[in-house]
Amino acid sequence: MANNKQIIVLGDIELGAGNLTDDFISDKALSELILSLSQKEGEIDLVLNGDTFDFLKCPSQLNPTHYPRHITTEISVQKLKLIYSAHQPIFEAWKQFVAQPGKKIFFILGNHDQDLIYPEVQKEIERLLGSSERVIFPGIKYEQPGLHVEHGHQYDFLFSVNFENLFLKHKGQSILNFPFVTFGLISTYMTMKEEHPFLERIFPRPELLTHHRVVARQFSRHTFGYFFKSLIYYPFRFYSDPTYSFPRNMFRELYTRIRTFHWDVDNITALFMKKSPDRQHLVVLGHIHEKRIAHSKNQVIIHPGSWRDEYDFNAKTRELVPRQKRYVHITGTGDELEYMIIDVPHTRRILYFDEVIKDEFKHIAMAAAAEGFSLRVKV
Ligand SMILES: [Mn+2]
Repeated sequence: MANNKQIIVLGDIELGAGNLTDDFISDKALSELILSLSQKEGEIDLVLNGDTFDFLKCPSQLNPTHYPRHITTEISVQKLKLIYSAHQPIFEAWKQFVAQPGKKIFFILGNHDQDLIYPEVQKEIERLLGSSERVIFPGIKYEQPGLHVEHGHQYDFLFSVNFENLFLKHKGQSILNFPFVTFGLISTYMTMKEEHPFLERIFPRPELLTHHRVVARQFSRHTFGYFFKSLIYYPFRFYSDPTYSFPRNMFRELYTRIRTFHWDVDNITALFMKKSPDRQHLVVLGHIHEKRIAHSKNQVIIHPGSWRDEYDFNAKTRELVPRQKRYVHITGTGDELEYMIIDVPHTRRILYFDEVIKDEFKHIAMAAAAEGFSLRVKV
């Protein structure tokens, strides 16, 4: 019998708390897409390829925002509740989707939603979506004959997670063991992001920093500061806190990256090709927030890009061009696998860099309004 199952892959949605560190505003477009899929005939696997939730930049409380680095189960569940209240249309659409027979959702782990490994977080998501059989947490990858779907942060030097040691002990409690840089981001950059909420939406990042010297200086001061304190101060000041232990084996690489300003994600497409042992016909990765299609002999690797509110900066025209949202539609199996990359239509207009950096808050509010999203904080 022919397999008529459809597989829909999208990733890097990054739902947050609806505050200034939340870059997802496409509730309307994404929930409409999910609802339209729920009305289609037949089996559908909706594969959310990591970073579905931005737990990392999600505070544990709003007003005033608080970003703890010790993430217990309770804190992850608290964050999930904030995410839910900020993005209910998405959860409602997922709920309607899994209410249909043959429709399943797979939540793959990314580097922004490592919290999904907590069983209590999984249970809470199942409760919110009203299903446990059709809501699946497959871990790091989703596979079918000829197909491999994975977020891809495991191939990125700075963000790969130690699956042998997923938890740390702190004051008698179990907390998430993040990569060194992730702990640094939580403690160092969240206040900076609240002051400059728009900048992280602009790509390419090196280009942005060359055109915004004030922020570039602030960024490098914070980075150097955290790095050197991690070497000579934190290990003594926070002696019994494992989240401050410095990865000595990474020293050289980290130091080089700080000096050369190299904080962009690695070329995980090439690294995946080199490292992955089996040769699936079709591979879908995320993480880089960029559309990329790479062909090798018998393999095609697709990055469909992200669902955050993002812009491409054109240094010549000073324009910020809103990025397209898209998903991968896959049918067939094994050698008969077929795929399409589908653009989701949008009506967003071009913004101007020099105006945006004059008043980032105004533009955060304007972007949200343009997509019919209401922020949970006053700007
Ligand atoms: Mn991401």
